Amino acid sequence: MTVLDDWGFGLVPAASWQPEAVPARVVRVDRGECDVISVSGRLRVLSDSQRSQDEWAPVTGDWVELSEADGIGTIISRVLPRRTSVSRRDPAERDTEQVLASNVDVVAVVHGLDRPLPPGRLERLLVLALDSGAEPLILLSKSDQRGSGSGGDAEAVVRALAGTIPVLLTSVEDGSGLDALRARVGSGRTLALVGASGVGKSSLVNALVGDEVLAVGDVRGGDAKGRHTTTARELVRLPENAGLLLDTPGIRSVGLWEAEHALDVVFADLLERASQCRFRDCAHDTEPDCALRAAVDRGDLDVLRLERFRSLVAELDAQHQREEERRRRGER
Ligand SMILES: Nc1nc2c(ncn2[C@@H]2O[C@H](COP(=O)(O)OP(=O)(O)OP(=O)(O)O)[C@@H](O)[C@H]2O)c(=O)[nH]1
Ligand SMILES: [Mg+2]
Ligand SMILES: [Zn+2]
Repeated sequence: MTVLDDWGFGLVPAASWQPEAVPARVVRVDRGECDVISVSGRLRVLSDSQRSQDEWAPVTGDWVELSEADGIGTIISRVLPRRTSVSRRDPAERDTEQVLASNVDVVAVVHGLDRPLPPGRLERLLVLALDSGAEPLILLSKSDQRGSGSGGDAEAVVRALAGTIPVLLTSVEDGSGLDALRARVGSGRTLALVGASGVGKSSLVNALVGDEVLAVGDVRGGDAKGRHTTTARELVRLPENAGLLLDTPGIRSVGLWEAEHALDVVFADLLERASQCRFRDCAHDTEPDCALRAAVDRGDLDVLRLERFRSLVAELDAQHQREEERRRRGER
């Protein structure tokens, strides 16, 4: 039993470590510098990204091995394989994966009931959550604002699309749902909070910690948009060994990254019907005997949901085609 057990050490297979390794967990990444927790406490280290290559650049939540480098000090010499990872397409570079968090047990998609929820945005976030390999959860925050103003139908959107994913309503104002959320974390487990700016992710961390450990920002009066207060992904330990929360900066866009399977889960209702299409590779466009188009015509299926599904499939297909192209060019 070490101090690292409180940080989830017990979930790392012992065989993952090299002999004599000095283990640590990344709790914050800020412009190439990482804060890690090791048996000696919290330290700031450099990532040896030259040797470890960019694809292994450490992210918050990673388990890493530390070593001493002459003249530099403590560095991360190895990033362990990730048990789960929350990733999207890098918004700055078309064909690069961006890992937002790793080794999390629960991915909580957070939406504030003070604002509207476009269904397409929720679908993308759910794909991201399911694709991570962790348990998905939907948090409807600011439940004290429920039914007020523009957030009116957000709860209905969630209920219609959640499928089997659990939904929790929370409020840091009146405390509702906070015990239920705490129960979903648990000793040594990590719950990551993802969602748009201003939905109250950092506020939830502060509420569960019982202290203002993270900065919280206000939202614009008109549309409840946030101001991107959180700038770094940060892992925070709950008191009394109740587990870990991983706070992330608000995300504007959710480009999918190799998430076909998760897409099939989020759109399971469509796929089930699609088995009745005449052609197995039906694009649900103008093909004869398309079961999805027929369902739309009967009024059984929302045409907008069908179009969102088709455009997500197209997005992933395009990504694969570009990858295939690159591979072929590289082989020549
Ligand atoms: N009424 C109400 N307001 C809340 C609740 N939770 C958060 N807020 C408010 O919402 C605003 C944004 O909260 P933050 O915690 O900074 O939101 P965030 O999701 O961390 O935002 P970014 O860091 O920008 O991504 C603040 O003004 C909070 O006080 C809640 O449960 N009820
Ligand atoms: Mg925040
Ligand atoms: Zn079809």
